[in-house]
Amino acid sequence: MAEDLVLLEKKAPLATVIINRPKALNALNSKVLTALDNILDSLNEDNEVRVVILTGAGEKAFVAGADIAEMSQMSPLEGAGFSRFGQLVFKKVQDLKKPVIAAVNGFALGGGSELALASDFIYASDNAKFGVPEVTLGIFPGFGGTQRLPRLLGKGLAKEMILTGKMISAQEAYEIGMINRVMPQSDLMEAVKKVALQIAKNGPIAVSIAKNLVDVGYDIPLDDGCLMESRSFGMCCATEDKKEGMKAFLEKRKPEFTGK
Ligand code: DAK
Repeated sequence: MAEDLVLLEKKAPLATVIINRPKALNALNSKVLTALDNILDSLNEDNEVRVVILTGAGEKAFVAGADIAEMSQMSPLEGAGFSRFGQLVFKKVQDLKKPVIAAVNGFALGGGSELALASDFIYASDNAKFGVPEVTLGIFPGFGGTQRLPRLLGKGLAKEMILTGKMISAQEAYEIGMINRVMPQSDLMEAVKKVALQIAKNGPIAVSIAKNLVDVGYDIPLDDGCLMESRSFGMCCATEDKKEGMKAFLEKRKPEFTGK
């Protein structure tokens, strides 16, 4: 069943989404993308889930890219459809109402790096390898890599990765600011869950708006971004969570946010 290609483990307030094709190093084919798309829709509507963790099954790969065997058989029309669908799914990761943390547990190549880049931030195990090797296959990154990588790393480093197709270690990815933390594989999920729970304790509406402000504000002029920020701030002042957060502070207790 297509659903088995992507597993969902829910332990509120966290949900872990696991790309589950370990024999093919979790390569993304159309069925995986469809299953991921459906799970993202369900998570968006699930008010019990406040933070989503994205990882790959097994100890070797996060996602080793789009499925080369499937792509090799695609007509131009099918290729365009596949690329567009992948872009829309990755955009859904970026636009999810709640934060998505990528726990990169091995190879994150091509579409795998692009999927991690669509998340809000990345923690990786020290055996992880990042790269966008598409040019070695005669194609180029088609799931947003040519756009998200330069926004994160700057044009020079992004072009070096995209044009050489070379792999870099998790430590190098950390040093160039592609990922937030690197650690032994045995510590990865615990560290990701810890930071996810720290986020989940906060006001969910504020977290959701702040995520969106960073993403949308990054691509527009500063003044427009600041205007958007102040309007969103006004909206936030209308929430019960804002009242509860400040009241709890003044009463010297922990807030109980309801997402309203
Ligand atoms: N697709 C399909 N199968 C894959 C795969 C992939 N990306 N990566 C690995 N596998 C499969 C292998 O074929 C092998 O299958 P069997 O032979 O056992 O049946 C199994 O996973 C184990 O892989 P290896 O035997 O190769 O394992 P190794 O440890 O020796 O090597 C490796 C690991 C990650 C270095 C190697 O598997 C590798 O180089 N994999 C390919 C990595 C890669 O090139 N990834 C980028 C894929 S291209 C676009 C839209 C999207 C994209 C581009 C354009 N538009 C239309 C514009 C995205 C493109 C990509 O992501």
